Amino acid sequence: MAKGSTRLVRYVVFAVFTLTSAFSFQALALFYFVSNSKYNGVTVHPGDFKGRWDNSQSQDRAPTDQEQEAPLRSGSDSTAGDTSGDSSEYYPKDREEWGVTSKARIAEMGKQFPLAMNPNDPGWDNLMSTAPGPRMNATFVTLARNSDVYDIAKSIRQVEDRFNRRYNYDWVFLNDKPFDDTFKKVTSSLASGKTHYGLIPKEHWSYPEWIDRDRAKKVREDMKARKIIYGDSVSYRHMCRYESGFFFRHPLMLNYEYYWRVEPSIELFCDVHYDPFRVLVEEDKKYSFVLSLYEYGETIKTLWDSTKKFMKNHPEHIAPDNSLEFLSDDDGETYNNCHFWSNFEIGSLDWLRSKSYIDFFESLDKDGGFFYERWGDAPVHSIAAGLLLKKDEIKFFNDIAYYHVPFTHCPTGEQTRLDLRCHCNPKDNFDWKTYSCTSRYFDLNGLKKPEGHDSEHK
Ligand SMILES: Nc1nc2c(ncn2[C@@H]2O[C@H](COP(=O)(O)OP(=O)(O)O)[C@@H](O)[C@H]2O)c(=O)[nH]1
Ligand SMILES: [Mg+2]
Repeated sequence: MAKGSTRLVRYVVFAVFTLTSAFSFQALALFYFVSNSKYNGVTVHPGDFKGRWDNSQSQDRAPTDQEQEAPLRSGSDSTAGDTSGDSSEYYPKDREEWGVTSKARIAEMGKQFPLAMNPNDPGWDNLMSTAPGPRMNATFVTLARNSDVYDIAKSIRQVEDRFNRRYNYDWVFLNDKPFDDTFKKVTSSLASGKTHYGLIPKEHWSYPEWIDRDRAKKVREDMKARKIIYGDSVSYRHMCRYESGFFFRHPLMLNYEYYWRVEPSIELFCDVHYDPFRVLVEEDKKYSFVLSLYEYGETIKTLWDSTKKFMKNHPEHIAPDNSLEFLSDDDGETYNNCHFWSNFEIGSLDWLRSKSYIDFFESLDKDGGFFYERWGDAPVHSIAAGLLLKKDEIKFFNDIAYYHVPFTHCPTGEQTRLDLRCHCNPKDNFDWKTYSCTSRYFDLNGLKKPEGHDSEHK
């Protein structure tokens, strides 16, 4: 609680700060197959990864600590770190046999089991039993420390109660240290799908060789003195770099095509009647969000310079119909700090494993800002989504109600909240406040804002 309120104060301070910078900036320049009603899960084949990393755990049982701590195979390090090729190199050869989402099959099944998107749709009232219809090749994914166990327990309970008890998607847990028995017991008792526990390879959670550690240390000291949130933290920087460039390449994640990121202590306030993974597949979306806001500018001072350098070096990766307008108010000269809040994400792993995304991440990583500044994975994912994806590949889920300290997304529209049996306070909804960037997303995509948005301003 105390930790929560300290954070809240910090967020308010930085929100005010960023608002100020956003306004002064404006003044100057005017931001995932399974059959029928039974879900069998996706079989993970640990053997297929042997040549890659021996220290990853893919199992339907919890790994022993010894297994988790098995050393990296010598000679596999470079494979583990080799990110230069196209996405195919990240897949085991027999991937096709594992139920890779086939659009044609989804469409066929979709006709038999239409998604219940609205109260009048068939199946809407079926909230008590397993949802019929296909499952996507998807998983929840959580990066966590052992000490996060009861905070992630809270999140899992809510995700299960509001959605996953009817869908039983798997859950992958990743950690830079071996998960302990308590973590494994508590989380596996709560999750309705299979649970997998993975250890992060050392080279994905350490300084790359080109980083000057003294310089990085000085930056941390300076940020500490300036009371910049997480400014003095080494682990937070490794976390942000890992979420930016590596979680989707962990061996456990290679089996899946779509992910839903869940952090400790989040809340889901409304029933989720339909399968958001299937919505992404059917609508051809690659990334989705529920909250957006301005980043704390001090943590990303040169991120846009690095981005511009990437754009110049890799024009072939920039999508023709992108969302640059979401990110910049002056046609790409400067960054307006708008980003999708990445503690909630449902997205395509194939996209993150694509050459364009990997090239982008590597280019940023070489510039060192994860350590010389404090680049967050939220602006990194958002800039990538904004530039590398077509704008209609990014989705906003109004009806997934979400909280992560200190912001809430409570669906706009009273009837929607009643239909979804929401328990959030509409007054807490952040979407249409001045320091949210969600309006920009709607305007840029020519989308009609949900009914009632204008009475929720400020
Ligand atoms: N394994 C591990 N997970 C971490 C570490 N630091 C943060 N995380 C996880 O990374 C995510 C983001 O961290 P969090 O403390 O929630 O940051 P915030 O949401 O930006 O305040 C959460 O899922 C944390 O559990 C770390 O040092 N080790
Ligand atoms: Mg968090």
